[in-house]
Amino acid sequence: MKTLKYTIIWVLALLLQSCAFTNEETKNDSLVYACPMQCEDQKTYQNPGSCAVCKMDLKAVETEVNKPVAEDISDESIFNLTSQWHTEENKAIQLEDLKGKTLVMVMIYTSCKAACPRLVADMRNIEAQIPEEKIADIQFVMVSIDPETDTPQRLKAFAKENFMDAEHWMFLQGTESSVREFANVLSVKYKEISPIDFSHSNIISVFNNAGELVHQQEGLGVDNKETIDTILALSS
Ligand SMILES: [Cu+2]
Repeated sequence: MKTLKYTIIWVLALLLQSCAFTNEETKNDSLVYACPMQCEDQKTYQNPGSCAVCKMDLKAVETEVNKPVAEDISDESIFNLTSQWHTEENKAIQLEDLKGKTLVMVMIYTSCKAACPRLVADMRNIEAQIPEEKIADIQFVMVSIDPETDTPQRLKAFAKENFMDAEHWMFLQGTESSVREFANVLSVKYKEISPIDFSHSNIISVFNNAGELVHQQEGLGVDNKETIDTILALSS
């Protein structure tokens, strides 16, 4: 009987906890509501409803004060680059949006038949050696050096073909100039040698979660122990 009582208490506690969790997820502290016509000037309400003056539906607005304050970024950080990129999901991002994760980055292009398939294999080899519980702290990023061909759609298809469509993989399409700027930061050299081919350096770079370059491995199929040790040290 006592066991049954404890079981019931335990189940109740669990239920309560899951309810609390859902509430937290759906609640957005920074959202307030305001009249779209600004009948009452800057007045905001905590809950949705209609304007007391014009009766129009209140519109959700985000309060400035609750927006996260940008932390300082060091001069060495790639988060200083303000270029716009598109992910394979066609989401517009800036590099700063990757803040908080250890970044393992490489520059490739999807139509490459020579080095890039091996660079991709090297990235997958590194990823395979990261314990599962650490994967969420790491973002593996493939930056295309051929933004004209490598559209988000094409990058997405490439990701699927190569079984790299999990959350921790990301593909980026930039513009000619943002790709060139990023390559300079990585000391990656690349050059268009025909309408469809590029020659390029083979470098995998590791950044800490503040966007500072910590380690690079150069070459194809090289010993990646130091790279993996660096990633693990940064993600603990
Ligand atoms: Cu290549």
